[in-house]
Amino acid sequence: MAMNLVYLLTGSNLGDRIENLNKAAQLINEKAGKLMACSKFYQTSPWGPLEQPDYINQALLIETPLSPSSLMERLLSLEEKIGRIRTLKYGPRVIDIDILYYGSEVINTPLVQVPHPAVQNRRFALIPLEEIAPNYIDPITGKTISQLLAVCQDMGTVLQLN
Ligand code: PH2
Ligand code: MG
Ligand code: MG
Repeated sequence: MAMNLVYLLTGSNLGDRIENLNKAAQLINEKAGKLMACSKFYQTSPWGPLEQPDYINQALLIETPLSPSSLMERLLSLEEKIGRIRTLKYGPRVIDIDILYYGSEVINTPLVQVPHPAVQNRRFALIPLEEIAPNYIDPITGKTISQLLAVCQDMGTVLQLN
């Protein structure tokens, strides 16, 4: 079975945020792909137009046999299982599981966009990702995660926990 390395970002800003992220990592490992690495937890100021609580974010590396679209469908079903109810775009959520990178693939379909279109503009994604993948090369820009972070203009606060 061909295996693919995939970087994910989990985030939560409602309920017991740590418990939600732990639950997500456990379910991902059971149902989406073997967990190969996880970053620490980061408390991050909410990005976007809405006033809402701080997030906790974590970056994960998994090895998966699932195709990009099957993986996305699986992750959406795990979000539901953990209790996500979709309301506003950019609104607060119990859990969000985003695909940041799927190997070095570039995919732009309605269901799947990888690299995640916003990754290079978000400190809340780049900082956890840099912890586990500083030298990973973004297939669009050819820059490493550390290099993307060095030029990122986002001013959001990102605080490492534990
Ligand atoms: N996700 C969003 C909107 N804003 N802000 C932070 N800090 N972390 C997130 O994961 C996040 C966000 C939409 O997916
Ligand atoms: Mg998101
Ligand atoms: Mg999402």
